[in-house]
Amino acid sequence: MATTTEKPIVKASAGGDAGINAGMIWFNGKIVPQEQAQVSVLTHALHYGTSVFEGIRAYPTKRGPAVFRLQEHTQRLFDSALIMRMPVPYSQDEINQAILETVRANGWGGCYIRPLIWRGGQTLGVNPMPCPVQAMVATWEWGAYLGEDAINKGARLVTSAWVRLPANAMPGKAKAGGNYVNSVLARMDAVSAGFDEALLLDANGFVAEGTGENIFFLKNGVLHVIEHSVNLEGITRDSVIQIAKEMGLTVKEVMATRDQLYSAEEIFMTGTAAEVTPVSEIDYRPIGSGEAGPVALELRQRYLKAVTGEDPHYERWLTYVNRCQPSPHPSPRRRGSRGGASAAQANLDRSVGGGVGGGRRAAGWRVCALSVAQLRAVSGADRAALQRVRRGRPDREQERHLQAAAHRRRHLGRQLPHRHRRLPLRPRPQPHHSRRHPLRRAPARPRRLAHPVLAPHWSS
Ligand code: PPE
Repeated sequence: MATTTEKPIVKASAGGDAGINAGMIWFNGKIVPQEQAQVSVLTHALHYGTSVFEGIRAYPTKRGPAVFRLQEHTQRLFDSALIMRMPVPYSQDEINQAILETVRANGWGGCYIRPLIWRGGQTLGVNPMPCPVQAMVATWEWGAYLGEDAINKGARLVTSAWVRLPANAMPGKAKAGGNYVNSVLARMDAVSAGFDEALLLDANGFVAEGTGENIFFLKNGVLHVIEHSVNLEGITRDSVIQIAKEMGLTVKEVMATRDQLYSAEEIFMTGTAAEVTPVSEIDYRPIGSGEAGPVALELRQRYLKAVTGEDPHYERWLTYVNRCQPSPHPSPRRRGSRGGASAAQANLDRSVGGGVGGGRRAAGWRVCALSVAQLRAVSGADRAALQRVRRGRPDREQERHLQAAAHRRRHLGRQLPHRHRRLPLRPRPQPHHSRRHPLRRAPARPRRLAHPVLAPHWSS
């Protein structure tokens, strides 16, 4: 009989996740404590890997935590769901909001963020289509992915005997749970053999990627990055390419074989979890000096500056989690003209506010992470909106109303002298007849809101 030498490293608790402190989890539209975010053992995804997920990081910045490239991650999550034919019962904006809300609810400075969408339990059998699609966002603190040693000394890699999934077998562009069985097998073997990470080749012997990272190598001073073939289109990969080009490096996308890597001057890996991790050895061959390479370390430094908001050039990649924090970097557009939004703010409006972020500069405040619907709710002025936001779904009529209000604010706000835009709003005089007789109503008009950011300008 086959036996296993593996010992369980985590005792089963109620949810079997005692090793992870995820605090509060956004679970199908509600923020709940970790122990309440549970699913049935008959969940389809548990049996067949029918899930899609993302790995995102939030970093501490001078303006509080900021999520790195939120919009791109959510886009890839929805692309993965599309590939897997999973109708997501939330909009991209709702998932963005859920992510920000979860980071806020836990009070993290920086954290790893794991949105997951999966097929729940309805029927068991391969066809997932009768099963409901469910979603959650968990966050926790996750340090160096392959350990601090891998960063300081460089990671030791071994080529895996497991081949990266061919494109006609599995959808490598989807971050689908089932795909990771391939990564899991390769990582277990590498770690058991004493290495930090596995290098996966494709079915033709070309370098594909690590089990959770993309691969770069430096040769003759040119930075080479593995072309998109059967690997994941990494968002960190894209960020590092942009940073490297702006550093003055020539970057080439190539297919490469493992022996081309052996003679590289430097190798490093990129990924949300791994960030930029230097590689010092592959298959017992030292890479370059056999230590973490200087170009890798320089790129790592620049990447860390970008993600923590230390480099204003990359602020466009950040979505600040908390609202109303002054920017440490005056945006170029603001210098000459009042009312211009920084690139990060524009990014935020695109990513979290949709088209309803128009009042963001009213009253001199910056709306950093909440949609207008949430701000209305937070202001306490609109209890119904609060309910809707809590349920995670402002209805269509509400959205239309909010968009019209945002438009009015934008439009009127521009015409008013700047000092008026900052003034608190005066209450509009009530017509007498509406007070005199309860049945003789004044013509309907929107209510005045208590929050200065939200208060519309029609009454001033
Ligand atoms: N390839 C694979 C297979 C992969 O899983 C990742 C991310 C990447 C490349 C890099 O992609 P990006 O994060 O967009 O730069 N791996 C995620 C999961 C890690 C895990 O152990 O779980 C991650 O880094 O979050």
